[in-house]
Amino acid sequence: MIRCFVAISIPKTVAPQILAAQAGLPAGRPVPAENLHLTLAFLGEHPEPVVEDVHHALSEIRSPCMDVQLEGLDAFGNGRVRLVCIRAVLSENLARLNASVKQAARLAGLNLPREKYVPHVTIARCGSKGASGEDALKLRDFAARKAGFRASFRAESFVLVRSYLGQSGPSYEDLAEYPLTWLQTS
Ligand code: 3AM
Repeated sequence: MIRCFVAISIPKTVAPQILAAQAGLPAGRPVPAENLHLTLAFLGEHPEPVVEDVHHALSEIRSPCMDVQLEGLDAFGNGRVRLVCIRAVLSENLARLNASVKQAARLAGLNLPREKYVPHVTIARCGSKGASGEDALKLRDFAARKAGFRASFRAESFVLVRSYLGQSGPSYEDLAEYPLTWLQTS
């Protein structure tokens, strides 16, 4: 079985700015530079032939290159804080790419939940239970203090990523990369 998701990789030029935003994290586990990404859709665990069908469907997507704007930090979770992230602006191009990826995965037979897309780059995770009490307060305060964070980058491709779950957090492997086109700009 292959646990996988579709994402936009964070270019090496922007990673240092994101890592700087992690500085002073009061709780949780920081996401290492090589794991930073902007998820387009989590696909779940599937047998290899199904993932191959998804790969072929993703290969058919024609979507333009786009500027991705990162703006401010957030601490996600109901009551507890599950993760700390940098928000991405949901531009028209990003929304369309998210819709195209989900449509491609559904065409390949996947049953994806119909949930609102909240684009973000996770910079810290707080385990399956999340952070509560003092830690949760500190994390929310940390995110609020970094509300002025801004960065942007040009996305020229998206990737199908395999996720391996391990004791010390997930590790990722790019299975395929799909170019975005230069025909149109955001
Ligand atoms: O790094 P972010 O937060 O963008 O949270 C997981 C991560 O997203 C999400 O998929 C990305 C790669 O692992 N994810 C993991 N398990 C999930 C699940 N069961 C999930 N999203 C929805 N449902």
